[in-house]
Amino acid sequence: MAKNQRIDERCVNAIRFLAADMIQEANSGHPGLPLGAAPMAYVLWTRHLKHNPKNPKWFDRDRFVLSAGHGSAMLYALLHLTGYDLPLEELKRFRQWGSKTPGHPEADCAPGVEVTTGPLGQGIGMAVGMAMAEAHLAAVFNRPGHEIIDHYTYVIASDGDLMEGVCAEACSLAGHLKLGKLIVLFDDNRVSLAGTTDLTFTEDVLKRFEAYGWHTQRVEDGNDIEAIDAAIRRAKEVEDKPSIIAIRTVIGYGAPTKQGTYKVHGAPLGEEELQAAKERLGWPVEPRFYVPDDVLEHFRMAIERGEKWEREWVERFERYRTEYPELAAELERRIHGELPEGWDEGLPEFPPDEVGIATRKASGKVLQALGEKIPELVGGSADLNPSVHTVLPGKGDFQAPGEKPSGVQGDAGGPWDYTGRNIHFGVREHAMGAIANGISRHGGLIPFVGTFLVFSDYMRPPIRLAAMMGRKVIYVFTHDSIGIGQDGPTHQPVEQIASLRAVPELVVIRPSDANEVREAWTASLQRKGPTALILTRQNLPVLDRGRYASERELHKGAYVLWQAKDGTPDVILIATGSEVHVALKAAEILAAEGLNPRVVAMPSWELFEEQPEDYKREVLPPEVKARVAVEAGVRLGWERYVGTEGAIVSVERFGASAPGKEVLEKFGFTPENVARIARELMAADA
Ligand SMILES: Cc1ncc(C[n+]2csc(CCOP(=O)(O)OP(=O)(O)O)c2C)c(N)n1
Repeated sequence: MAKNQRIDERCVNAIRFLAADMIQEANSGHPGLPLGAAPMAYVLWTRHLKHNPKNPKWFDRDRFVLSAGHGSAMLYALLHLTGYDLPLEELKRFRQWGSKTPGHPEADCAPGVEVTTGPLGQGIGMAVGMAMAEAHLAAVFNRPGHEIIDHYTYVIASDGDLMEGVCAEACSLAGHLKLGKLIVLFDDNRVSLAGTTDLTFTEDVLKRFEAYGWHTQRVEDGNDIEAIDAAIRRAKEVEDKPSIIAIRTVIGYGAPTKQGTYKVHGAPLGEEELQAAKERLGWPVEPRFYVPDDVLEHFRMAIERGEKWEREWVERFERYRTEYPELAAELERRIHGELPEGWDEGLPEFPPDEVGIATRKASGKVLQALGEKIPELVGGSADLNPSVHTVLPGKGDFQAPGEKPSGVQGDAGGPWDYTGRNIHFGVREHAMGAIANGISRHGGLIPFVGTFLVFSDYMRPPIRLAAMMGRKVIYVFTHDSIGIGQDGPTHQPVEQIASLRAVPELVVIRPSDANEVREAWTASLQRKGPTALILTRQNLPVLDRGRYASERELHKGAYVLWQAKDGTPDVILIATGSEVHVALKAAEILAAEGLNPRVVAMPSWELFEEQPEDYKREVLPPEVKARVAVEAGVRLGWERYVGTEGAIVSVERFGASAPGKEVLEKFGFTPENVARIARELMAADA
């Protein structure tokens, strides 16, 4: 026993000082967390975490999320020590250009890093999504005696994570959903970046989580490995509640003058303090990056264990395949991220119609059709289903299994358990975004999430992470302009489309009619990364595609929708979404005057930018300088397409509360006004 304790302690110190050495070598990083939280990380990674370092993608592995991403050095130390393909050389290049050990963990950059973390609170939000994905896939695929999907989601979270609002949103939902396989270790060190938590964070965290419906435990001594081990074991036994274990630690443990202070949170210890810390904890001062053989051997048992776990799982999976060949094939398809055969066939076609249909409604119809064909499509909205049309009718409500409450309203119909594909996020946009990232990163599912475009601002941090991680998350953003009318400026998005376009790797699509909506959905599903669909509240005519160009041109981002005559146009009207119809009418006015206007529908800047130069020039011939962009949002960025001599019909102030049609008119979104501006441009050009 005593001998065992010795090796445990040495392993913990190896984590601590690998991390501290990395940070010292880089002269940059956050040693406080690794020094304090190394014991909990050690216990979790060597006694509980079901993983195979030789196959970080093994599907039934436990998921580990270091929500406090600033503690990245600790994660890299764990990955290296347990035998992932992350050599010591990479640890020595912590935070350097091109290394696999960036400042904060980046998904897949080092093998075994599940998600990108660093913005506090995102990790725990994503972990809730991962646990939801596990619960759903287990409910769908497991059969009696065949627990094919059966893994935990573990999180190490810090004060900062738990202070963030997104954590409250996500953990409230996790409690409601009774996600028993979600286990959070809270590094309860009472110190954050700028001081102690007496300045800011004195609530009873465990009482709060208890109120959310979580199982809570406290470990008084963060160095007590056996106590932490016992607490994790108990947490695993609680199957009907997520668990949080508050583990009292000392930030920067071992650093003689800095431990317990905010000064050790985010700056290297310094040579002297690092040396003193090593001496104090009985660790050799030299060499740096020291890993004793017996310590490495102890950690590397993870490889054999992991290979055995996976081998046994493969055997179980083969038995499952024999008994349930179709389910097995289906799960494999989903794991590989392949869409089912014929997924895009037989989707709704909308006949030409002057009265038309709101693009949000058309989106609902397309989504329903896709939902029939793509069983991995799961999602919902932030309490806005009747408005944003994100329901999959009859596909069940994702809820903890149990009696469906009598008199429940707003359910989607179908089962009321973890097989449900309709996720009710509640009014929790931020968590919705983070959860979608977690679901997507877990694998096997494609999440869609909806809210009003104006509230996309509430989910910017996870949108940014989805883009950074290249995750297929589909955002359904409706009520897309001042055209919504009477709800007024608070609900009328003005700057949101421009700000979403500013996010690298995010594709924004604003379709102009119902048939373009269908194409926008298929484009989203074919992409690897995230897509934001921007949809109207108000009806839009369904264009007669016999008269205008095909909606399939949407995939090119922009296309010539209509032109009065052959040859070089006199003026180009470029529009998106609802404004395409204004531009078409303006073009008709100009055509009646004998002019040759061209209307370019430009549903997606990003897709257009991916096109060959020749195509771009064909759509927007450089010699035509008379160009008018029409979009009911801020003008920011449209200069790119209209040039210095063009004009932009835009909204440069917050909107106004009045009937939508009137608001649009007052802001100049009328065919007459657009035609007038076009005429002026042509006159100036002549
Ligand atoms: C959303 C967000 N806000 C601010 C920061 C900057 N930041 C990094 S760590 C931290 C707080 C550190 O306190 P804690 O979470 O308790 O971590 P510890 O000091 O214990 O390592 C802050 C404010 C961040 N990473 N993310």
